[in-house]
Amino acid sequence: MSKLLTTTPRQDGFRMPAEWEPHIGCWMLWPERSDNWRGGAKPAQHAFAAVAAAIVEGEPVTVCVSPGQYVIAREMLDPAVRVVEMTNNDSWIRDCGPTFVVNKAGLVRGVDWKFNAWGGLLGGLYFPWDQDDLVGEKVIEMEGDDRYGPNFILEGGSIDVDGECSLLVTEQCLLNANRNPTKTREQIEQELRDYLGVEAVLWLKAGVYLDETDGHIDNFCRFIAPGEVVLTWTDDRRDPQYDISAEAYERLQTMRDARGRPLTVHKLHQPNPALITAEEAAGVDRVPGTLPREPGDRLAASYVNFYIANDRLIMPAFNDSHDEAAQAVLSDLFPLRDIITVPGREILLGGGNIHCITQQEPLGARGAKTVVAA
Ligand code: KQY
Repeated sequence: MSKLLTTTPRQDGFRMPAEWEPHIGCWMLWPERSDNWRGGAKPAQHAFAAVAAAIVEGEPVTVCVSPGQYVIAREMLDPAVRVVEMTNNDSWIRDCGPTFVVNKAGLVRGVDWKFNAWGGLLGGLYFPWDQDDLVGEKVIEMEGDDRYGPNFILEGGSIDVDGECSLLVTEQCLLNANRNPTKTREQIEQELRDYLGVEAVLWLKAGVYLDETDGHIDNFCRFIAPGEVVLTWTDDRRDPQYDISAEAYERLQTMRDARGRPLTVHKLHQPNPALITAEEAAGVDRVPGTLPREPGDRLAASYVNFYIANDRLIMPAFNDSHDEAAQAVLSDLFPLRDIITVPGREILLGGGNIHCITQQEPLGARGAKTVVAA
């Protein structure tokens, strides 16, 4: 039985674990809306199925699917993937799903943030978002965990923690007037400390150039270990990403984490600029209230948008000249994990990538769930 709590994780001794800490499993949502995904979402469904198949070899995966798509998804997904019905507006569970927190005894609870589709009526990406806003609560209840319900708009892709009380965020997103306009920077920091159990809030200015999430940190800069981050980079000074990444690099050099450590910054060179083709744009339905896709629009392609599973890391590949180098960098940074590449273009066309469509659930003190053999 899942209870709604009126305390905060901080008061109760809970913290958000780092993504590299053990998972009991991974959650995903199934794409289907034709005003965000081209070709009636069929290419995206294949891409999501490939991500699920790559993860489920290492940890259990649950994919939440609307009733009308259940049979199709069940057929397309690896038999080891658990498929459950869940009404939704789109498929970005990193952002509309829960954030799980743990305490020292390994008890797991869920934080059910408010979700407004990346900006609500002030530049949000689709309307309505009411069903996505319920996803966090539903997942937490299915797991039987107790739930915190802050009155605070936040997407999981806008935060990144080291599990040792440090948090990375961007001003572009967290201070945006379309998220929590009545709160000051100090009040926002306090919400983050209270609900994520962190001490140090490390602010970068902006995220990846033209990222439609208003600069989510998970596409730009992430912890890969305590005291170490990976930052999307370009050596091309004429590229608009250069100044954004260079400014972040400078800021990161001056920072100390919650334990007083300086940060080691690893650069991960971005793919070549990726533009939407005329054919890709033509495959997306135009609907008032949904961000349109225009030929020539630049996509926010980044290798930083990877998912850290228990024994492997799933990285988007773009059939790009930088793919191999990115895989090599991540392989050096994660020596205990296999680096698995999955084609990322179709997910990128929808506005995000592998990290945005996954949400880890920590193992805590529970026994591991068994992966059902195919
Ligand atoms: O986390 C993300 N990158 C999601 C982007 C949402 C895109 C909706 N078109």
